[in-house]
Amino acid sequence: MIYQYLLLLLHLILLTSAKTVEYHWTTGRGYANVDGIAERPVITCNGQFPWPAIRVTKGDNVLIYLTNGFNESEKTRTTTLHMHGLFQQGTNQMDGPPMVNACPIQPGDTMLYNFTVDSNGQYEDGFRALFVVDDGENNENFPYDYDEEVILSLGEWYGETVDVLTNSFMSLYNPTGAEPIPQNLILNNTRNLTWEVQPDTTYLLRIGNFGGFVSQYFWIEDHDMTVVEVDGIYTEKNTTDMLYITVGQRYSVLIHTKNQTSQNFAIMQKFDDTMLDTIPNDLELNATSYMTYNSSAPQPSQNMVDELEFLDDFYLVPYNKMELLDDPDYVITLDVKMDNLIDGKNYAFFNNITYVAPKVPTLMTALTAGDDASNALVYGSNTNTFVLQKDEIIEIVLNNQDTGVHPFHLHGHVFQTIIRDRSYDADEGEDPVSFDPDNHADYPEYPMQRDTIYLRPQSNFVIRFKADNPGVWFFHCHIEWHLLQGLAIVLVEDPEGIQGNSTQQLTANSLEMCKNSNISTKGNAAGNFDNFLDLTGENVQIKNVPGGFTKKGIIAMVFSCIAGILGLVTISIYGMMDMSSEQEMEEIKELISEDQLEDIMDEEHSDIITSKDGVIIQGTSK
Ligand SMILES: *[C@@H]1O[C@H](CO)[C@@H](O)[C@H](O)[C@H]1NC(C)=O
Ligand SMILES: *[C@@H]1O[C@H](CO)[C@@H](O)[C@H](O)[C@H]1NC(C)=O
Ligand SMILES: *[C@@H]1O[C@H](CO)[C@@H](O)[C@H](O)[C@H]1NC(C)=O
Ligand SMILES: *[C@@H]1O[C@H](CO)[C@@H](O)[C@H](O)[C@H]1NC(C)=O
Ligand SMILES: *[C@@H]1O[C@H](CO)[C@@H](O)[C@H](O)[C@H]1NC(C)=O
Ligand SMILES: *[C@@H]1O[C@H](CO)[C@@H](O)[C@H](O)[C@H]1NC(C)=O
Ligand SMILES: *[C@@H]1O[C@H](CO)[C@@H](O)[C@H](O)[C@H]1NC(C)=O
Ligand SMILES: *[C@@H]1O[C@H](CO)[C@@H](O)[C@H](O)[C@H]1NC(C)=O
Ligand SMILES: *[C@@H]1O[C@H](CO)[C@@H](O)[C@H](O)[C@H]1NC(C)=O
Ligand SMILES: *[C@@H]1O[C@H](CO)[C@@H](O)[C@H](O)[C@H]1NC(C)=O
Ligand SMILES: *[C@@H]1O[C@H](CO)[C@@H](O)[C@H](O)[C@H]1NC(C)=O
Ligand SMILES: [Cu+2]
Repeated sequence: MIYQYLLLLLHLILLTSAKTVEYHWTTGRGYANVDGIAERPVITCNGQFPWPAIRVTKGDNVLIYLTNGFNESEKTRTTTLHMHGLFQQGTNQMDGPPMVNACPIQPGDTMLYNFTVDSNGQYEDGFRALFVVDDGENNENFPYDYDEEVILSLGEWYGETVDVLTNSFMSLYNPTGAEPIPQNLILNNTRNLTWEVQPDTTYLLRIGNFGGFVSQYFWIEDHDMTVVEVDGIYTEKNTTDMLYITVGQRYSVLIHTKNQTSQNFAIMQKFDDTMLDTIPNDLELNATSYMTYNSSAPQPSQNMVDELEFLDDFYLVPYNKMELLDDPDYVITLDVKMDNLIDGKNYAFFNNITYVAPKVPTLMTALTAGDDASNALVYGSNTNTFVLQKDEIIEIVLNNQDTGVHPFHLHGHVFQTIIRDRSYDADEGEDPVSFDPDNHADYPEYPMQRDTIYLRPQSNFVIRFKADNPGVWFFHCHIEWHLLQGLAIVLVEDPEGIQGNSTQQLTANSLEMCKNSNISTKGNAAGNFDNFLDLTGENVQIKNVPGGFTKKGIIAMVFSCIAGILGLVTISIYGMMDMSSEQEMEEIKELISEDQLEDIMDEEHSDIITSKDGVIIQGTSK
């Protein structure tokens, strides 16, 4: 099932107005040439692309009527909204993630997202919009002065749609889980953007990375940027000449323009190329846009820098000077790993569990499980669900056993980041460094708060927050590919507080979405409700590769075309390495009997056979 979701990146959280703002959006298919290379299918909003930016004021009641306008015959083409950065206090069902908080919207259906912009404090296909919240009318409560405000959305662009890319990504032909390589960096949904500026003016630049994969370095030639907000949290001013922005992150910076009007300057974006498995020769790692003071003057060429020295957001200080939270009541320690399962595909794991959606959305299990809602078992063995008690201080320790950077995002909260370790030294070829509660750096006095933060390769971070927002909250890697691979957990926060609050009860509209999706709105993860502890029939992950095949040794070698009498068969073999292809062919012929090959051919789906030598052979008939 492909869940297409609209990502709303919330920019500023903030006070009061009480008007109702209403949006009516119908998804559709269109074509756009975003990067100047070629037109490709995109997801449109009421026939338009890109999606409009949304502007509301803190305290507003927001009504978004989202209609799935995709073709009725495309049964897998469901839709939801993925709210990012809103706290959804009391309105957990409006948070978005399918099978966590809601049922998907079927073609032709309309879901009403009805929520208040809280107090306190297919996405790669262009299905995304920036959600800017003003702090008071005309943003009058914003703590810093500026003259003008400008939005910039960063992203990467693929030449193919997510469907096409996903098919080859989640495939036994991609056993290492190499993520698709984007084709270009984009700024405000285009390349070579021109931003016309006035001299001697202070701009508030709201920057968000809407991409689904790669972090970007961002800088403007010969202009400093003063960070004043990250992910909706105001900060003490911190001036830098370069930012590093992961997907899902937002920054607001102040830029004061020069007095001169004779020269223009380069706005630079650069891929974090350490996140790319391969770097194609024709991939431009950096992109140039233009900060233009004078349209008659020549445009600048790209701005080169010697070193990628960027502001480390760990050291930012929140404007509210919130102190370090108390010692935790509950510590959740998670090890991140990527590995193959027996279907040959590459998955992502937290503590050996790859997230598999339940049969009943987790919020609905929490609402119907009575006292059992406090028992994590009812949410299933494969959703990686943790139950948090009301007002507990929660600490999440993330140990990265993977060699990649991962930006993690928590719904429903901002968190304090109290450790982000940098002791791991890749050059030394060391083992991953896990957090040691008895031996660690000092925690900051006023830890930075945000909702999306990156984890360094083979390193660790520690975050804290108070469980004061009853609801079911997804915590996941914001890299869309890794979410597909299952890099997510679910937090069920204060289940009694969810059940006991009238505002949390499912709306008629939410119930209708489930009915039309044939998804039950009661029961445990398996949909059983006579006995919530009976998980018979729950969704579980694919089996492990059996012992004897060391992780590193699992190399899937893919052979296409064993032509001849059997037609076209593709086979991948695990545990065989370093053989020439002719040898490989011979080995295969010896390992599998013709009967087995016939079996493979007869199966509609890929099939697993263990050969006489114990080597796993997997075939897909075409
Ligand atoms: C942007 O400029 C590059 C050359 O710098 C060019 O190849 C490309 O087509 C331009 N893209 C757009 C969308 O104008
Ligand atoms: C829906 O898809 C079918 C099959 O691809 C096509 O024949 C039909 O024209 C489409 N309808 C609409 C409204 O796009
Ligand atoms: C229900 O939730 C709202 C929003 O968080 C909160 O203001 C209210 O106090 C809650 N009511 C109860 C009975 O817990
Ligand atoms: C939105 O929710 C509020 C609070 O539950 C309710 O009073 C209002 O009627 C809802 N609006 C619509 C259009 O359903
Ligand atoms: C970028 O796009 C937003 C709308 O999404 C617009 O408000 C803003 O002015 C654009 N920025 C520039 C520099 O053109
Ligand atoms: C820029 O010009 C303004 C007046 O237009 C002046 O007050 C200011 O001092 C000038 N700044 C610099 C750096 O020259
Ligand atoms: C803009 O640039 C042109 C070409 O370099 C120059 O002749 C002109 O004086 C500039 N205008 C201003 C207002 O600086
Ligand atoms: C931009 O990328 C090209 C190659 O892709 C490289 O030669 C150049 O040094 C890069 N520029 C910067 C500023 O990093
Ligand atoms: C600004 O950030 C740097 C790290 O990039 C940090 O060392 C410094 O303490 C910060 N200053 C303030 C005032 O936040
Ligand atoms: C994950 O599995 C490995 C190997 O089976 C085991 O050593 C490790 O303890 C497991 N980790 C967790 C958190 O269960
Ligand atoms: C709806 O779900 C039930 C239980 O999962 C299943 O038996 C039934 O066939 C489904 N109906 C449709 C129309 O998909
Ligand atoms: Cu990731």
